[in-house]
Amino acid sequence: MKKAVLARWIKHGELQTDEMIDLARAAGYRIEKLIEFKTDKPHRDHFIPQQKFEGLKEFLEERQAEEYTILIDGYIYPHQMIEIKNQTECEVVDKVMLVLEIFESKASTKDVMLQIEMAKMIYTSPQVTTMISQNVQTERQARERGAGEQITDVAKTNISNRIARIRKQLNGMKSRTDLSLSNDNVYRVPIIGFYSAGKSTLFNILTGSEQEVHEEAFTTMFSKIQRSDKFGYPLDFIDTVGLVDLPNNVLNAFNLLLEPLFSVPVITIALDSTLLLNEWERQLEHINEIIFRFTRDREDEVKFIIVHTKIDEADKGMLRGRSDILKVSYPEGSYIEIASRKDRPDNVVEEFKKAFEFLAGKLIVNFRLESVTPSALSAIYDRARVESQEWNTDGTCQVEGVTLKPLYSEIQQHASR
Ligand SMILES: Nc1nc2c(ncn2[C@@H]2O[C@H](COP(=O)(O)OP(=O)(O)OP(=O)(O)O)[C@@H](O)[C@H]2O)c(=O)[nH]1
Ligand SMILES: [Mg+2]
Repeated sequence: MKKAVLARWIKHGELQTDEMIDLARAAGYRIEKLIEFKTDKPHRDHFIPQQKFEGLKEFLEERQAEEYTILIDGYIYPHQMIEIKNQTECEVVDKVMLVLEIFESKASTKDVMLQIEMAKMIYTSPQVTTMISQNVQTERQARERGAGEQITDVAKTNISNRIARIRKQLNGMKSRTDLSLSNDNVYRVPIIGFYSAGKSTLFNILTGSEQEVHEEAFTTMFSKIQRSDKFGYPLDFIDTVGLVDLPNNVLNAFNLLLEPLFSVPVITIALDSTLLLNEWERQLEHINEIIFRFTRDREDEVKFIIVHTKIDEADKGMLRGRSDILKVSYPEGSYIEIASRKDRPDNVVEEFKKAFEFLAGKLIVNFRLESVTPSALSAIYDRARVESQEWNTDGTCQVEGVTLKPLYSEIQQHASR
């Protein structure tokens, strides 16, 4: 476990969340000291107010300062970060860097690593250039004038060249396959939501798989696709990496990872019903921003199943206010709300099925085939939920069922053979 000091600026009227503590834990830090302050604004030079900053330095003097990382909960300027570093000899990490650190420690595929590297470069470049220009300024005072700006410019150009190179590499990696449909014509349904929202738990309920579930943030670090046989017709679910609010320019670096998830007809959104209203709203707002970003061109086509997770632990009546908020956020008819609890998996599957079949209306086929030969029957059972089957006197049978459009074309081919 790495040692950390968490510095928190509690802004007036702003919601206090444990997000930074969750993230610190997921990144492997043990918080040994908490510095909280409620001033109007942070200290101009070193973010933490003077008195508390002195206290922090004393704390570090009595210990091995270099073993500590100072975590900052709040927006910090590059020059403040550098000043804290210079005065304490500790690494300084803010929320965005902390998230990227978690991703970095758990990522293993080349494309994800490149995206993380790009996000880090984009995010830290103001810090790097501030640091360089501070250094050259002091040197410049000693020597000639003018060279400082040049060096900073060179650094800036190097960083943007590197970012451009990564972007090019990533574009080359873009998969050309359509994620919304598998190779064998099965629709895919991603489950998105904030970290720890209960996505993997829901994924396990809907697919019958055993994806790891844990209270720690970012338990799932890779998307996982699993076919479900709980609906009669096959449906693939995608368990995804949790969302967290990142600045837009940093989020951009993850387009390759995110974009394909939104190219589907039905998206499942997991919302943790045990959260307090303002935190719940903050998460919803962020999710909506991301959804809007990736579905802008096909707003009318995409439908949403909004799942209020962990409902067994939520206060009764909590949902009422939340449904009103959702009404304002999503067009009527574009979404259905359901609740989920891990101790009632069958109910969840049933609710989900109803919601999915209603929302995916245009993709769903309710069919009736009159004279199906026995040899075509298994192809139908593999692809559809058969609701009734009656034998005719000539040895063929009448079959009624429900399936998805692309699969129905296959069924027709089998039935006509
Ligand atoms: N009581 C209760 N707890 C739940 C339910 N669903 C999930 N949890 C708990 O919430 C925590 C997070 O669940 P996960 O399914 O791992 O959440 P996730 O969204 O996949 O999290 P990440 O992979 O970290 O993004 C775990 O401790 C689960 O046991 C539920 O329906 N009821
Ligand atoms: Mg998970």
